[in-house]
Amino acid sequence: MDAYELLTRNAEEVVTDEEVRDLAEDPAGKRAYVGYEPSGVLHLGHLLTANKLIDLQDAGMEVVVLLADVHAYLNEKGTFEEIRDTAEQMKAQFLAYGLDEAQTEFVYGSEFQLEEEYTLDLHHLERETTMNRAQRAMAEIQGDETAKVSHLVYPLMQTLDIEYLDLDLAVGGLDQRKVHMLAREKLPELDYDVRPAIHTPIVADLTSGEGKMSSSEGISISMEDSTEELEEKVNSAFCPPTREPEDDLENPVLELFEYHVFPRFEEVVVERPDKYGGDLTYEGYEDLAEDLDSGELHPADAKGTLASYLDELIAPGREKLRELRS
Ligand code: IYR
Repeated sequence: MDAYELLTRNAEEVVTDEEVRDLAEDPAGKRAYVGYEPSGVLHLGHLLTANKLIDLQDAGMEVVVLLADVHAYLNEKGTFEEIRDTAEQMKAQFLAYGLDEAQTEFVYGSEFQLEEEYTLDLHHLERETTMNRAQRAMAEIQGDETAKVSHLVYPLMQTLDIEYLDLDLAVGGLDQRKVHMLAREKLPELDYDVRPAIHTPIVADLTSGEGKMSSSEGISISMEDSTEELEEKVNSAFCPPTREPEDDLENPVLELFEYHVFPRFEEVVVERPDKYGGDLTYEGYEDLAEDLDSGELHPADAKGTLASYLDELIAPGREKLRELRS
């Protein structure tokens, strides 16, 4: 796979394609980042962007994982101590998941976001940005609670992070796109360069095929799940025997194969007794999706297989969490 393909595969959006093509010409040593508000346990939403980071490392890039403690504080995720504690656990799980230690730098936001220069730049950005503009950038991150001043400062700081971490590329879920668009608009106003961004898709809720998997209402799969819990969750998933369900719904089982399993395994084997046709082997997502569509692959077999591959992916992180907690 060439560098451009590694950088962009499974991305929902690339801003701009031309800038990412330039980057893919010579990716070695270039720096990309994702920021996460620390939370104790990684879930599939985190792992989706982590898969992209692994792609970037395979293309030779350096990866910065921002443990966004100040952002989590602004977004009312706990006290500083609580947030830092969960950040350390998060870091260990990322490494267990497969980020390459030699190519990954973990940085706490508070290491640089409280410096004088950063603070003065932040105030500069505050002067350049209307409340309305900042609020729009936060719409998908903030949740439903009433906007506070902290929610307006948040996207401005995220904008500055791109400059202060000396990055060549920003990565995030599609829910980060409005902040990245704000950054494209505002960084030049402070005489800083615009950087490209790559956005990963938001996977549908497991049981309904609608909305966002990491949302609080739906079922989410996390590093904490036991093999049995994982099987139960995958078994209860919405999986119509087709890749394109009606009414704008998605098939979450297929999405998980596409975004979580195929990027990490060379091939996927569906084990079936001979009387049901024997094992099926897939080297890519398309063939599996076509077989589900044609009826060759039964949803129950697809789910069983999905659960066992996901289990293999989360097992090292689950083990790490147990160690940390014991
Ligand atoms: N807004 C992210 C967290 C975050 C991301 C980046 I990239 C930053 O520079 C700072 C914070 C979230 O929603 O988790």
